Amino acid sequence: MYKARREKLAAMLPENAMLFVLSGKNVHSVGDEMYPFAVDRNFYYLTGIDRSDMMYMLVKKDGEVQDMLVIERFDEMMAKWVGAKMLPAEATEISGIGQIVMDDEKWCTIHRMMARQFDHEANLNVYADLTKQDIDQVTPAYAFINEFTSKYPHLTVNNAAPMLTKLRIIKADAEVEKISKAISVTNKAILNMMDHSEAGIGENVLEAHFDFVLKCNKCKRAFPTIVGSGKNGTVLHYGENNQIAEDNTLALCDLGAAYENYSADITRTFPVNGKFTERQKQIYNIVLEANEMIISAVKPGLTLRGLNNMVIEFYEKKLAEIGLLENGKKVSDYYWHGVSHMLGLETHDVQLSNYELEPGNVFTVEPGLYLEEEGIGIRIEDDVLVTEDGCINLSKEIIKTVEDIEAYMAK
Ligand SMILES: [Mn+2]
Repeated sequence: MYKARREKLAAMLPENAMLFVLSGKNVHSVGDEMYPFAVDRNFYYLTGIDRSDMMYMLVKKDGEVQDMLVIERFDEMMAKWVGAKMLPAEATEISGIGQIVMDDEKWCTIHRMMARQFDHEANLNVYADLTKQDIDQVTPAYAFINEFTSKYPHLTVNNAAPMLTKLRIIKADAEVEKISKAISVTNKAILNMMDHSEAGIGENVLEAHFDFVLKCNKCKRAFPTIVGSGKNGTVLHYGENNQIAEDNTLALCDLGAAYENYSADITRTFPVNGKFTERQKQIYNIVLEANEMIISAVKPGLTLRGLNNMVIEFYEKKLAEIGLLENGKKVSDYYWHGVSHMLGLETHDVQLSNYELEPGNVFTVEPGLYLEEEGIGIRIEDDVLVTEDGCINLSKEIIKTVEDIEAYMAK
């Protein structure tokens, strides 16, 4: 699988090319402690290896492709303290890359290729994954490329990220299976939250019931969990989760398990005491109708922006009917985010601008309505897979109708 991905990427590269993709670094938090390591998703996609301080290198010359993996040298003392670094044989077994280069020899190896294979030529096409979130961010890839261009200032460097995005935006069956596995653990965890929910429960306690099931199923959480009760549910990225969920409020729970680095991203909103009020039910059913309308509309050729416009149009009609658009109020006063984002190795997965949906895309459908003054925040989020003529709702097992939620919570 990883080899096939690398071959596809190699085919997209021009002749006379070198490509570098780094796995990322462990980062200190306080003192000598480290943040949990998050592997670079493009590196993982190409190698299947979830380790820091590695680099994938590919050379394409006269139609021939050669690739190698740079890893850290085994250190006996380090192994005694924090466990062994990955040994060359293990790295080869996981990735299928036969040629392993020790980190302290990488510049020699690169220079040999530059000199012998490319005669130091100036029109060599150098590629690296130069994705970054902030203007000043120096990712390990930037640090490496800075060093590279200081050694070879006559070369220019191209960003490989758009090519990798084109590959990653279409999910293979094996990837859909991993996302589905993450969704099924998320389902169990949401039911566990409902099992324990009651008026007066702490948002943190609800979150703990979610975490417990993830841990029992050897899953990590895909992203920081949101459990917002009442008015807190109207704050899109509320993450404190430290208030008491009062009687007659809804708990908006936006959460997901990750399985082998593939994310689920689900939102369910349920009444903490198990019973919706009439007003909550009215608003909830509008959001649910929007959710189901979008899921049945999805098909190849549409855009995520187009889907969101459908939600806005639908709300314009529905919110007017119940009087929410009087006194100059607009739909954007109650709904101001997009209905979808791609899902995969990242929760907000790679995306291309003006992209028209194709079979194999996986993305979220997550309309919401947020009535801050009434303390009602509702979002219903499912994960769908685009097929030839529509989509499959991968999270259809997770209950979401008023009737199903009330019946389950009454038990
Ligand atoms: Mn989402």
